[in-house]
Amino acid sequence: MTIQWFPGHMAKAKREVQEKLKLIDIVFELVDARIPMSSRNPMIDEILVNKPRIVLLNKADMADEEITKQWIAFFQNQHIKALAIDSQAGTGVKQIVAAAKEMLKPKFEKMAAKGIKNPRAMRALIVGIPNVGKSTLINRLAGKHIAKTGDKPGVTKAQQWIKVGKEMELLDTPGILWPKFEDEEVGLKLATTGAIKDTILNLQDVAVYALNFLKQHYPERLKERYSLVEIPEDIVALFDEIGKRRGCLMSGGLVDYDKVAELVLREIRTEKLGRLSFEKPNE
Ligand SMILES: Nc1nc2c(ncn2[C@@H]2O[C@H](COP(=O)(O)OP(=O)(O)O)[C@@H](O)[C@H]2O)c(=O)[nH]1
Ligand SMILES: [Mg+2]
Repeated sequence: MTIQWFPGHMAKAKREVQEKLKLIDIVFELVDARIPMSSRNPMIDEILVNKPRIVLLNKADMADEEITKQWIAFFQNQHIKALAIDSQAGTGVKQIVAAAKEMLKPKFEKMAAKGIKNPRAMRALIVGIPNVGKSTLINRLAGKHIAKTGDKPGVTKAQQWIKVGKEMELLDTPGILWPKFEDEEVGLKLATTGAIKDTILNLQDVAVYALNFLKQHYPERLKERYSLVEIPEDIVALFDEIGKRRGCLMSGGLVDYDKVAELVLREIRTEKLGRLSFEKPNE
């Protein structure tokens, strides 16, 4: 993430999303399935007001399947439709149009009742924090590569609609929202999953958080990956063990803690420790 969210930026982003809301029937709120709460905008309900919405738990391929199911039930309990998807591979993406159609049925039936013969396509907007996969999903829905993906900011151009089959049109520029930065744990989770740049938070702090989390929630995976018989109680000892086993050393043979931090975070983000979820509902 290249942008720092100051209050002025946040207000501007909110206004921009609200402008776009006027044009559309439904919002697809993209969140990271590994951290569905921390990757949400804390003011999303206020921003969307009563706009029909579907929460899309993206990157579900990287998340703990069982916990993703719990999240879907959690949203369902709040009468919010939620779907698990993998925009990169396309898994689950087909459900989106069908679910939107179902949700907007009353609105379009009303239009039909008013005598509108050829109802227009549903109009949708994707919103989400940076790096959550907005561009990837737009490309996936469009079926060809239109939106830019990756770290570079997209080229600004006039607002355009992308056709998604015959029944839906998507605004080509997604609504960019900000995560909740003030909360330290939220920041650590966003950093662990790679949603925010490694330069924003101290790398070792993030790795300490991630290793403590793995120790508590996925101890067997941690042991297996780093060939540990026991997980040391002391976090420094854990860094030492991993560093020695994986050759993260400085000249002179001392463990290089920055290298260990980098290694661990890289391996978490590339699924070397398997599919991980960093949040459960009702925690
Ligand atoms: N594994 C996985 N990676 C994804 C998925 N969706 C997006 N990505 C990756 O996440 C990164 C950010 O995606 P991008 O679409 O640029 O995010 P944006 O900033 O919200 O537009 C890219 O490296 C994508 O390849 C997904 O469902 N699964
Ligand atoms: Mg993008």
